[in-house]
Amino acid sequence: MLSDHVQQALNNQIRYEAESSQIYLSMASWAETNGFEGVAQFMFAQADEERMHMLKILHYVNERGGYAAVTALDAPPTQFGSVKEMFEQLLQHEIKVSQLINNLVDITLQEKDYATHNFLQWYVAEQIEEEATARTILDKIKLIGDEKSGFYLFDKDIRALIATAPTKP
Ligand code: OFO
Repeated sequence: MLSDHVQQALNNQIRYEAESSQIYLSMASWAETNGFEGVAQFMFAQADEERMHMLKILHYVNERGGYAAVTALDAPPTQFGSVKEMFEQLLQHEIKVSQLINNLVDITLQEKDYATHNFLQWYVAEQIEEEATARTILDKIKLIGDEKSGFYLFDKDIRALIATAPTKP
């Protein structure tokens, strides 16, 4: 059985993961309408992955005798300026999610909920992967600078990162 505190914290995380999915969906739509087909595919895959993160917690809460609440979400941004700015936002977002996961882990220790602590280790590892992927992509973008042909190749290359995307549960 989950304590009220842990259940509330997990429900908050369900919402953050759902908002992450919407943010990446919005980034995908922006990329698709700005001629970055590869980036769009990457972002659509990221959006699916965040939805899977959300569902995994939702099922966990319900399986442990709690109730996973599905709530309204904040609207994601719709304009991203450039591919570089978009990936900078993605990295900042993932850093924030890593902090949220750490806070959640902290709550499970305070509450002596070792099952949930164990469940969250998958998310701890996943955040390391997600931050690393975002940093790798930003490094590539910085190397390209403003070069148009470089962006053309980058857009093709990023598809390879979808295939090697972080592990599914
Ligand atoms: Fe759910 O890992 Fe990104 O946000």
